[in-house]
Amino acid sequence: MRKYDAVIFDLDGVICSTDEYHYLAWKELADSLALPFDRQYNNKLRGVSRLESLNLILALGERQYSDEEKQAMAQKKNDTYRRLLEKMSPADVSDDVLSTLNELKRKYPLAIGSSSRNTKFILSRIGLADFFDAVIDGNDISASKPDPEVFLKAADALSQRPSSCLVVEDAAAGIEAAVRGGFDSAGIGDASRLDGAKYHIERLSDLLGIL
Ligand code: B16
Ligand code: MG
Repeated sequence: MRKYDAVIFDLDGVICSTDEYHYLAWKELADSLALPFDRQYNNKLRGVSRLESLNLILALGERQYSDEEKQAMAQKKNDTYRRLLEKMSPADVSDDVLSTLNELKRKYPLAIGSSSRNTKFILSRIGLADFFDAVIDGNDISASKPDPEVFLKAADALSQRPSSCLVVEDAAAGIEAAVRGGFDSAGIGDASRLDGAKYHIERLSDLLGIL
């Protein structure tokens, strides 16, 4: 008997990496505000929504901003980020990721559960626009990870219960979201060291030994 009936993947940090582009876009904004933002601090933003990321960056300084000012800053960052995403192509998906996805697709329904509002754009840039059976992203949810909403909606879209799905995540916020939603999870990258994850994997193809 198989352990799971479906797999839900986080996008950024699991299928591809847009970390550097997020960093460069936030860095431009932080520099314009003279805030001491660096790559290490950027790691805190992994899996966290755009507005919450901005709040974490603004917390590096003293000044308070109105909601309108914050919206404008988030928009500016996203414009820079989108321009950087234009550089992405199918070459941004590693051979390990692509072969694992193709292998799993033969046996399981697969979904994306991402906090990013740019998910569909990124999937189209990397050549996976029509690959997944369901895509739930930052545009579909009212509460971002660590709230489990994105994964619950993804399971629902696949007509599965949480206990039947394995979530694959690279961020602490995503592993917490999985736990709170009643999902088992596999942690990769930074999340491979987190206690909340049931499995700890080095590369995506390690999933083939679990599923
Ligand atoms: P956007 P994931 C997350 O994607 C990123 O890890 C996180 O750094 C970003 O702030 C968030 O998406 C929102 O992204 O500004 O594009 O809406 O890891 O959940 O796939
Ligand atoms: Mg991620």
